[in-house]
Amino acid sequence: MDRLKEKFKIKSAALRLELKNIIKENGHIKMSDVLLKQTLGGMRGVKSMLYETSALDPEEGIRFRGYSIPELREKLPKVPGDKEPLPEGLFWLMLVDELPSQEDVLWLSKEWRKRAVLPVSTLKMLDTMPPDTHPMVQMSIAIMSMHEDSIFAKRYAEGMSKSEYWDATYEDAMNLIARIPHVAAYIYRKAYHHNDQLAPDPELDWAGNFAHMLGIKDPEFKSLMRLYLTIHADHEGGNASAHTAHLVGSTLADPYLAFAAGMNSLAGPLHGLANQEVIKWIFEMIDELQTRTPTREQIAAFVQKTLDEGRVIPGYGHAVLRKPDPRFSIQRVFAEEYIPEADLVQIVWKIFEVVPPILANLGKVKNPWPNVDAHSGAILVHYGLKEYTYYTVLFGVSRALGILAALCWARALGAPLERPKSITSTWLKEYLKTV
Ligand code: CMX
Repeated sequence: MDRLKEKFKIKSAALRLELKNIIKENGHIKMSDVLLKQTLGGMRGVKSMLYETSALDPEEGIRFRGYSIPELREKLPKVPGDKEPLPEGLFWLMLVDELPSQEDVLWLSKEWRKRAVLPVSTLKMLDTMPPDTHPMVQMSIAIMSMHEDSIFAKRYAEGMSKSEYWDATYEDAMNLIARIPHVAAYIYRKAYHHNDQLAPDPELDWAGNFAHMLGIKDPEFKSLMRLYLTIHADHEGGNASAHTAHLVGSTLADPYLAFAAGMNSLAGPLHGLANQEVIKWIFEMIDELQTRTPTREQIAAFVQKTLDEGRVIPGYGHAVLRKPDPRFSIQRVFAEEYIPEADLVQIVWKIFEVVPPILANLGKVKNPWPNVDAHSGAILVHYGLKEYTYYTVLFGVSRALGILAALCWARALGAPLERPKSITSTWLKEYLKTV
């Protein structure tokens, strides 16, 4: 058994036992009341699932196993000479709740390289898709197509015991994470570079190799990908993509099916697709104003026009956060350190000054601050990744780390089939007569 799996086995078995006792002794304890406005309002704040890998505080933002994003940037192992964390380290931390050593992440990079072979049938299938198929659709279908290789599905069909679910899920998770940058790079090179595919570099780490396979040569882009793929990985369990994958996973659908479902959820404009919407909206603004150095007044007028058209301002607002998203702030730090003069970056910073007071003045927006998607596009364009319909795929590659680490935990802890209660409006009206 490999070193990470061994650790996971010990830790998850201990927590499973602990939780069994917690439920036995405290199962009757009430944790919260659900208000009518929560049931009708997208279940905001309803505590309804166990999710180990990260936790979100409305004021402070995300913490992965207790570590904030700036702490991760400082403490996770790095490629010698680079300032950015290795996503391998974050996966290790999420899975076994321990910061890994440099040797641990080197082992994990190597392990993922070994497992990164794509089925030829998946590549052939991608080749037959209409070239203008949205990259997220291509990614979702490609992941689904690899389900043929699922160790979980195979062993389940052979009659696997419940006690083995975690083991088969771990194997699928590791294979899928290893493969996903290769699938994503293939889609990118096929869609935007005449299918001129680049061979992986066996010397590189998971994110560095992804940057290499995309074909962007600037070494800073490798650093960017290490940071990007770390900070987008997880945002506790209730966000739409993680929750979708958790729900589908709770049916014992194999990890390929569960992760693809999560990707379909990420592809919605109120969630992950917002990263493409932000840069598209900025380009619309530049086109309309005919300048790449708009004034604050010009930006304010364009924001107002967008709102008057009944649209949302992409990259702003959040269902949980009530402060600027630390994932936005760390991208800002990156841009300040590496590319402070980039014109799109300057626009993003001006938008940050202009939008919050306008949204706050509407009186209904609970969080007027930028989220993770407000900054990424401006940095990607600077390094030459201009094809914004691809941006959500980058988010998805990163999300594999969180979703699949969480699925390992769900299977190890014996998470049951998820099945909340729905109500009809007739039931609701009748109920209101009784209270
Ligand atoms: N621009 C304009 N209006 C906004 C807004 C924004 N950025 N954010 C919220 N609102 C509006 C809502 O549409 C809602 O209006 P109605 O009452 O007319 O329906 C009202 O303010 C209240 O919404 P809320 O409670 O503040 O926000 P929700 O929890 O319902 O929604 C989110 C959260 C993210 C969907 C919303 O803020 C939004 O649409 N933002 C823009 C899209 C975006 O950036 N999404 C990415 C989020 C991060 C991620 O998951 O990747």
